[in-house]
Amino acid sequence: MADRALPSGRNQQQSRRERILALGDVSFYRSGMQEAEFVPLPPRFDPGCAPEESARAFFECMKSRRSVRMFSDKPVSRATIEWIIRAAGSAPSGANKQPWRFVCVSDAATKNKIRAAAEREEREFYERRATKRWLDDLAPLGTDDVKEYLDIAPWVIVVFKLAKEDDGAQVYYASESVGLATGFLLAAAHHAGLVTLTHTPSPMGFLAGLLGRGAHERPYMVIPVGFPAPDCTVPKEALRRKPLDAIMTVHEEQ
Ligand code: IYR
Repeated sequence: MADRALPSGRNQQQSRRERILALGDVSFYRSGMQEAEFVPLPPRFDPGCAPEESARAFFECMKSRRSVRMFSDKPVSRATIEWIIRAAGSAPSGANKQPWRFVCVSDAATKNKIRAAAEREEREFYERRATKRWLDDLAPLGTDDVKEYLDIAPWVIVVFKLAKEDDGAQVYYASESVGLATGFLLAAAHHAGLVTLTHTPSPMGFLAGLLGRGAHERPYMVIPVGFPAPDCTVPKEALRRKPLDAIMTVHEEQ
């Protein structure tokens, strides 16, 4: 099936290599350009059961993920956060430029500065900037401008998108790449038994100055991470998910 489209006797790797070499002067061997080198696919994750079973088990795990605004102050080890960030950093990215930086804050004074600045922006948002329609859409979630979770959660991870690499090199599809890495981060935290919130104070330019980041580092999202408060509740509306037939359309061989 996989090699059906190829002339007999040539595998996909040989065929890829021929196409790349055929590009010749057009795209390779120009001014010090690095030629592609290939290695065998590293050992894959083995779920130990059929894909159907494993896909379902992952869904069962992920469907219990919730955005949480009521955190416990119970500590989470730095090692845990490091594993979560490694998972985030394993995401695919444009030209493999990995245009992200995860600033992980557990220091209470810094968390409090983030909270104070975020709440300033949020007050503006709720009192002036937000449209009526936006506020109407947020009403079922019961959000407001008070962000005490930024003090209480043991870790606040501020995700930055790099507009350039640290050495000034170009990056590609940075928004898509950082979105993917952030999704991995949320899944990793959930898999560790922790809860998160994807918080987007707007505008969030204050974060770069407050955390001493460079001009090429653009704040992307603020993610408190920790355990839920013992009396934690979530908005009922947030439990609603579109059914499969509303999000999936199939073109299948008949
Ligand atoms: N940033 C504000 C408002 C807000 C906006 C959206 I879109 C949400 O899904 C939730 C909240 C806040 O954090 O309260």
